[in-house]
Amino acid sequence: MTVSDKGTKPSRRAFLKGAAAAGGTLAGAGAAHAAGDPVITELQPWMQQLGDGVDVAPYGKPSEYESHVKRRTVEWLTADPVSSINFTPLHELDGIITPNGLCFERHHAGTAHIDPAKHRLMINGLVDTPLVFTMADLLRFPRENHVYFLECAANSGMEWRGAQLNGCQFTHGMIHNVMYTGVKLRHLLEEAGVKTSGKWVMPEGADAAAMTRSIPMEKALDDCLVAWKMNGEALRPEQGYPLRLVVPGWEGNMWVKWLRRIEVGDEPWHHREETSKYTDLLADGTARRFTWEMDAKSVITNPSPQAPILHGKGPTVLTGLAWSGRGTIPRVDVTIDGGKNWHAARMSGPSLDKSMHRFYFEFDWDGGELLLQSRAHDSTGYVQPTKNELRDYRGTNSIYHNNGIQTWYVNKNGEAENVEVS
Ligand SMILES: Nc1nc2c(c(=O)[nH]1)N[C@H]1C(S)=C(S)[C@@H](COP(=O)(O)O)O[C@H]1N2
Ligand SMILES: [Mo]
Repeated sequence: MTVSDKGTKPSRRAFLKGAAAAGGTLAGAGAAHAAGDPVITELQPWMQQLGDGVDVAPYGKPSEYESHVKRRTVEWLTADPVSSINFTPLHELDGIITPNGLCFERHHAGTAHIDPAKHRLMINGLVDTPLVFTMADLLRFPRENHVYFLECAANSGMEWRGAQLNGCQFTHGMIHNVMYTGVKLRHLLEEAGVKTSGKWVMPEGADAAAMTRSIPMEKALDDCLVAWKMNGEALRPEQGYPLRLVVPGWEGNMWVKWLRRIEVGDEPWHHREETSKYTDLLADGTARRFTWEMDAKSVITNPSPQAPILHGKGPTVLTGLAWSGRGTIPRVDVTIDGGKNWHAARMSGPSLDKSMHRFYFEFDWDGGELLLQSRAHDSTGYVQPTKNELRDYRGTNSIYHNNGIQTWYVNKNGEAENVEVS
């Protein structure tokens, strides 16, 4: 793990000078609010009575004043909520970890509620000894902890032909980033003994969709995890309680939830989720298949349509997220004028493999119109493309794997809107 805090650092003096020109330093702006402010001069209710005792919420919840911070769905996207999707409120979060209750949900037959005592994981197919594990059995294998992003391949899929949804929650919110605790799939496969003809694995879910995908053996033996904890607590039912497969850097569809079985085979199964779905129709009518790795991508989360600038001109904090299925994000460029000038953003927080990265860019807003964009560079040297660069190569039939550069237009009132500048 490396902790980085690099990029252009605006000098503190230049920053304060800018603030002064815009109507006072930050400290000065604070002092102006203080004179006669009833929030200071009058006793508030919470100072006049005792607060809650320790056991009022044995499993805690966010403040009642944060009730607007929630997953949201887009009703017209799907016919029914049990085979549907909701979105992570990226514009309300900071740092790199997604709180468990805000992780977007995607399921094909609703959330299964599984009794862990009645849950088993079977390994069968081309193995020396077919095995069945209870949850208690899994706890006897050596465990690991890793932070990984999970991005649905359909994230930003509605934006292929042009700007559509107003908010990064909807354009980019099919992603979450949590710390998983689990056992390497490799240990379980070794326990069963994979036959030399075993080249693929097929995880299967215990939900009513019984979802399945084909995963090549190299990936299964590399970094895949069978996980039961997220951010320290048990997986949430929506995320696959009691057990899910973690397939680092690869499209979310492969991360089978409510994991009940792993079959070993000698070739891929060509099931629904890797033929009619999760393939990319190109302009010439052929389809890309097995596009597993998630390409480098980024998005500015603030300002954005759901998070306008409310404070007027002067010192402004821009922030966002970047990630790559192929490694880390050493650099993110940011522009506030639609690509005329690019600036290196300041990366902040741990830079972990196949995890989200947080970036900031502090600037002095002159109160004029802005066109905000971010561009991620990953540790392989890959640079996030514009939407036109993607279309030149992939055509306009695609839904999945849209990692093109996102633009937000900010008007003079600080309100932001989804637009496209390619
Ligand atoms: N068993 C099962 N696993 C599943 C799914 C499902 O419907 N059933 N949906 C998949 C899809 S398409 C995605 S994008 C991710 C979503 O994971 P999340 O709900 O934790 O965000 O789970 C995958 N695993
Ligand atoms: Mo997905």
